Amino acid sequence: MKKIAIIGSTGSIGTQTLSIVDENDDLSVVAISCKSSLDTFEKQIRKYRPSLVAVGDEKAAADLKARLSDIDAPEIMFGMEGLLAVATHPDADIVVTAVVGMIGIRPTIAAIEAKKDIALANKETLVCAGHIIIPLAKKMGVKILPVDSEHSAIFQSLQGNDGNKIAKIILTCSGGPFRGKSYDELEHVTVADALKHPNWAMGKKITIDSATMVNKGLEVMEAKWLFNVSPQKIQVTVHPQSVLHSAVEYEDGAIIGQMGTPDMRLPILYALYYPKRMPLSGERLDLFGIGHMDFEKPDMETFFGLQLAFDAMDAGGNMPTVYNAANERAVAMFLEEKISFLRIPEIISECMTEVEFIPDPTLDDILATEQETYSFIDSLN
Ligand code: MN3
Repeated sequence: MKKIAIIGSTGSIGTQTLSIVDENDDLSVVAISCKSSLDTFEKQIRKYRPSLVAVGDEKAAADLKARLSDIDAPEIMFGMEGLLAVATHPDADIVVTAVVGMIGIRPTIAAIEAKKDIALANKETLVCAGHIIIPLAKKMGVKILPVDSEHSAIFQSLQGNDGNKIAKIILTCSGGPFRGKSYDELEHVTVADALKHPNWAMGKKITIDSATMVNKGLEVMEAKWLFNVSPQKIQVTVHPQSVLHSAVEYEDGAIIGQMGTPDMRLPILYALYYPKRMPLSGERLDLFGIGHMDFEKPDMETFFGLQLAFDAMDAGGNMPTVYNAANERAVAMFLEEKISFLRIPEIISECMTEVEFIPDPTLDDILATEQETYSFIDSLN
């Protein structure tokens, strides 16, 4: 029996992880957390019966306790203490980090220190703290298994190729709902327009990040850490059909990639059972139905949030944290219709110029940089 803990069980990745648990008798759930989606969370607790659960704050914990008064309720914790407890649950073999945002960094570090394998869906962990996480995982002998579809594709394409050098990573992206649009055309796009992703059903924040291509920028940073390659060797390739989920080019010119339907359950399943491949329900890729695949260069002038990611990687230090934190806040403001779509990359750029640079940030520096970035954005209004 493989025992899993999930940080962020009510989000898109969290619920899909639980659907994998439904299909596999040898998986059980020992601990889950959510911030405030108590209706869904309560149902999950009743169904999976974890021994420990955590919510965002004390009020939510009290509310949850009242809701569960008719059953033998799990231990209920809240706040960062709760997240850390879920991440380090003594019975957990693997921790799925499905929470969105920098709040995922500390629990991920704690899980690694507790020798848990990590099914990594929280992008911010490697983007902001890759220089801490990767050496720590190595030292503790734990696996970091990517759950993001592109990184899973790269990881799958690397199997059996130990020791062979990577010439290039081909990181694919759909281009999002605004592919092919000019800068001027993006001026008046609405929240509803930006939330219409052509291929993938995902959470709101990541869907906006796909529309700005900041998501791809974050993924380039993740790929750099996961696969130990320089950013120059990562080629972002727009591929509107989202069939090739990413690929690796070796030194002999061979390109090995992973194709499939756009179904996040595959990367989740692969991470949970690695190196084993398990049966998975769902549609199969119909090559005749697809007919052809297109590939385009990304337009980094229009979607300059992607260019800024390369700039942040070149700078190193806490710059990726500034990039990420600025984007987090800007996307939240866009979703609240307080700023326009094109303000998102502008705010990131302004923060990258203004927030103090730290060359080799500690975890405390990273968290302080996040706050400083938020304060700077607040001072703009
Ligand atoms: Mn992705």
